[in-house]
Amino acid sequence: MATANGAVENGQPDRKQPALPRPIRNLEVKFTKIFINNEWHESKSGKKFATYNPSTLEKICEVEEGDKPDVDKAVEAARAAFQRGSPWRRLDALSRGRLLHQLADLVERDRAVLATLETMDMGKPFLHAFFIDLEGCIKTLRYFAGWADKIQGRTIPTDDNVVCFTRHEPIGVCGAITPWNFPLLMLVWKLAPALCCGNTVVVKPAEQTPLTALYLGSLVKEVGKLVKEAASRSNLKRVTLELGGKNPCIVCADADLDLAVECAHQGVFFNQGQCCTAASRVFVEEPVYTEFVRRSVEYAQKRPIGDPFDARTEQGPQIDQKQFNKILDLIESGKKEGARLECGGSALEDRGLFIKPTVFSEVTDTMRIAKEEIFGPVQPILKFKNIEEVIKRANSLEYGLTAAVFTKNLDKALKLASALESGTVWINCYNAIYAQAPFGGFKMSGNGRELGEYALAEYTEVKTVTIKLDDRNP
Ligand code: NW8
Repeated sequence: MATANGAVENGQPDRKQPALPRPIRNLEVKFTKIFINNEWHESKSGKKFATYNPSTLEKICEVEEGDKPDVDKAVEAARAAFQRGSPWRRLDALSRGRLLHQLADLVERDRAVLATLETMDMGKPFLHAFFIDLEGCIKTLRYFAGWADKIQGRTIPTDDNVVCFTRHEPIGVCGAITPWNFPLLMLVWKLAPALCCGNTVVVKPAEQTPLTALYLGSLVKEVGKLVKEAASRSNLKRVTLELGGKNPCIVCADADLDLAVECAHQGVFFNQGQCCTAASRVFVEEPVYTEFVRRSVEYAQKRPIGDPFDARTEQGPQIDQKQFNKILDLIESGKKEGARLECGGSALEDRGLFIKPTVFSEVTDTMRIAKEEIFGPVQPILKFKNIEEVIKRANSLEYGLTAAVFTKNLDKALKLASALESGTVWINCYNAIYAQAPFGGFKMSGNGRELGEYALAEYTEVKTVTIKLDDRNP
């Protein structure tokens, strides 16, 4: 990630580096109501819920709690906005793309505010929020903005005197239910392709982390001033799901070991381990196993944990008490089932929801820490003897989100890339996610794809139009 400011390298004089972005101090939370049709609404029930800062356990604010009647109201508004002849439906495709670019401009303008809100609400290090989540949001918005006027049907040769073509039409009202681990980024992964195809959207953010979604509402409102239009969509007839993973990370004996150790470390500990992509089963080939474990422990012991607003922090708190308890329970199971605890293995003594970076070696396939998604800072390291064996073991679970392979042998890499049952295979890299490339799960890890051109298919209906020409009367 970001390097330390003003570092002196190679004996060169201290070159000016761009200043690191700073969180906004004493940021006031302005948006806590339900955003429908470009307006802020109170919940029909009058109910509110509190959202907490997991780093300090302090209440940040109260947020209006939507329930069925509020959802109905949002869906009604989204339906109306989608009606044939509405401003949104009449908008030409290029302008739809321009609106998404304008939203991206506003996200860029308020990037530090959004990153600060994300850190307050979710506990992730501010610089990660700024450089990863917000970067991903802006790139995703711009990528799909570019697609808006490039979504094309086909003409299909069928029969003499027949013209057959397809139209890729928006589905209608879409519902987006977003998780708490990347609150804004995961929303944008859904919002951007849905809107670029001309849908309307209804969003339900995770109750732990509603703030950045609400702030985005205020930005949508600003865009709405420029071109009079609302954005809101919902419907659950077709479901795209991105679910869990127990992602194998396979380190072959011929790998660049420095690279493999660092990637496996970041792969599992990034975002406090709260990633669907977490490298939570590290398979290491026997000849390099001991050395790999030794270096991984060194990394884990050095990982800076603490206040997520501190620029040096790499690891913040877990999201809430429930997740915290679940992670500690799995750590206990690892100890009981005979894995070797190399480091960590408990919470920070003095404070709330922080868990020490934990490494287990001598992990075997039947242990709970090798089978269950932990969603916390726990790295289980397993040993393997040959490629056929590791393929079988990697594929043995119901999950299939991502896999990673570290090797310098191209044949091995490509063999594993084809044999591993997962939606993504990373070779000699980790968490290499791009707005241009599809992302999603095999097997129980999900349905459908987000990002890339493939995501457009989830948000469009294909209509076939077939015209029989009158050949008697040319
Ligand atoms: C959308 C996302 C990204 C991006 C960059 C770097 C590290 C980790 C992630 C990541 C467009 C462009 C770039 C990451 C994000 C989400 C999950 C796991 C890792 N995303 N990134 Cl679930």
